[in-house]
Amino acid sequence: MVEPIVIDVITIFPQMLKGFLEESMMKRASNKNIVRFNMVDLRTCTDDVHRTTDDRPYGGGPGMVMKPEPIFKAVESVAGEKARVILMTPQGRRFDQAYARELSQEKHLVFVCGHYEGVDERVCEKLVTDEVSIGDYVLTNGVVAAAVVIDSVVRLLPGVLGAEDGAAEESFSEGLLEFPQYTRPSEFRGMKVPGILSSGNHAEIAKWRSDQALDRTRKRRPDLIEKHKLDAGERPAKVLIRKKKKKE
Ligand code: 6GU
Repeated sequence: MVEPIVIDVITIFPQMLKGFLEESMMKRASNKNIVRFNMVDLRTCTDDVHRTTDDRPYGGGPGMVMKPEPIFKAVESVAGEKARVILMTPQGRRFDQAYARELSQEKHLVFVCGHYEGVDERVCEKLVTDEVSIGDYVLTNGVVAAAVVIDSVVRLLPGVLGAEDGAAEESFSEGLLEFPQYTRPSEFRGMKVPGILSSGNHAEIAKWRSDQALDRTRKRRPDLIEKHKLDAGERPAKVLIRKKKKKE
């Protein structure tokens, strides 16, 4: 029996994450003992009657800064030497599929969710192994960002998805966007499914899909095309061809 990956989440809003972890794939993953989730309410790690987790910034200015003591206490209550301690912050390294893969190899992840203006820098210096951002925009609170990262990591763990979905996953990491998909009916409100997809000619279908994926990526995400070219020597675009989905 393999040990589940342990994912601790330190936040002042544990309820925000609870619903997410108790539905769908996250629930399935924990029911199958592939992952063990543990919420830590940061307020339980404070020492004062007001349960203070933030304070005014040294040097002045607007907003509040999260105090170091409760965060150190919370992390030290769950994390051993080997844990990845991940601070969710817009200042962090940009999260992507390769980063998700990297985290999915770990045994223990501890997410620290920031709020307000920021987190005392000593947390970043001494406690945290990774600072992660999910993109170039600002959220009111890191717990939503942690949910994004957790979802993308947990779905990569063996046994969480069915075999079919697992194979489909690879095409994004292959570096291109997905080709268009259709299911029944073959005609809907005058819109027809491309005839090629019902032709039974698998080589032609594979070529059509590969062309569509490239075309779409060029139009929508030219930045990915550059990357794809760089990777092409190492990894030929075979995933697009072998991918097989819903039967007609
Ligand atoms: Cl990790 N936190 C917050 N507050 N905003 C973000 C983010 C994280 N990633 C992008 N925006």
